[in-house]
Amino acid sequence: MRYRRTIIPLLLLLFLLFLWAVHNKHHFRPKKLQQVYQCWSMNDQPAKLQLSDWYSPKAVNTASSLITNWSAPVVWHSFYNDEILENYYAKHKITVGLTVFAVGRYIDYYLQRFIATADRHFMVGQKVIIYVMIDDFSKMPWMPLSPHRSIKVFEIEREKRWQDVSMMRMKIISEHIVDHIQYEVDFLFCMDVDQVFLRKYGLETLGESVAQLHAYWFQENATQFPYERSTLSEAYIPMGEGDFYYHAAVFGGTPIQVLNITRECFRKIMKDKENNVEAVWHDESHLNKYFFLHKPTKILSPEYCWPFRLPAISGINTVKLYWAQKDYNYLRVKN
Ligand code: 5GW
Ligand code: MN
Repeated sequence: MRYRRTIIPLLLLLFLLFLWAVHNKHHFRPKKLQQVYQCWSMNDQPAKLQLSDWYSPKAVNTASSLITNWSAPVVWHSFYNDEILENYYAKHKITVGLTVFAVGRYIDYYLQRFIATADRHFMVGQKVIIYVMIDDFSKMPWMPLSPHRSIKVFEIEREKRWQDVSMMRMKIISEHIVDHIQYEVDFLFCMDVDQVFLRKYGLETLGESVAQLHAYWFQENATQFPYERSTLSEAYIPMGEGDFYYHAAVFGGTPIQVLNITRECFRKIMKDKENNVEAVWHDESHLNKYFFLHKPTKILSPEYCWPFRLPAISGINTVKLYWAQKDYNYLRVKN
């Protein structure tokens, strides 16, 4: 009898310990459960999608790049088969994240249109989480979204210098990936807020690490690229070297790859600060250095970020996203 009295609480304790251990191990986050489910259900699904299944490059114009010499596809509108991609991802459910920063006047001027058009065109039919980093919660516009879309809003500190607004994004994105984004999405894009989605921006853009060709430079020779040319900066790229000039307004990949990108860029930005140097195009110079050292696995044509100011040129027929014009009087003087 006495023996039984001690063993029952002991067993209960052991059972509680066991529950605690299981809980810790599996950390019941929705994304993890989804992944576990996907592993179970993967057996009866078709094999991994091959590049040749959905991608068939053809010359768009004389200057267009096709596949890079490290075998990364350059995605142009006419190169991909949307139906094949849609069918594949209908069986392999994914969630795509999109980070966007809006500080000061950029909130009133751009945020609503960015979110509204992303809702309409970004990853239509997929689950999407938009991460809005804003310096004033009270200015967050209330916006109805389509099904399977949600917004998470985070308050951030306002930097005094505008160069720091864009550079500190690297730090903030990396922290959020570590804290929660890695458990919530399969792919993540990071974008400037001064942009407008015009057409379907879809599954063809997803990849391990994704870089955006800059519309001003995609037809130029590498010697012309505005890379950082001072050897004092961590962003330095020697003259004549480098593959493309990438636009920091759009980059992405899997959360782990985006973590590598943002962490490494931020580390180098801080190292430059210690040495009292700042790269010519700030975070963009560091992003270009990163992709020079670690080649992106997918590259988006300038159709995926075309400046409002530039007239359409041959080969650019299907603009998916445009880089909006700036009203400098409104944005910078009164900012
Ligand atoms: C303000 C003054 C000068 C430059 C940038 C800013 C600024 C940038 C700002 O006041 N608020 C803000 O949220 N940003 C964020 O940094 C936006 O997400 C913006 O898209 C990004 C990069 O700045 P941009 O878009 O002005 O840079 P460019 O390369 O498009 O001219
Ligand atoms: Mn911008």
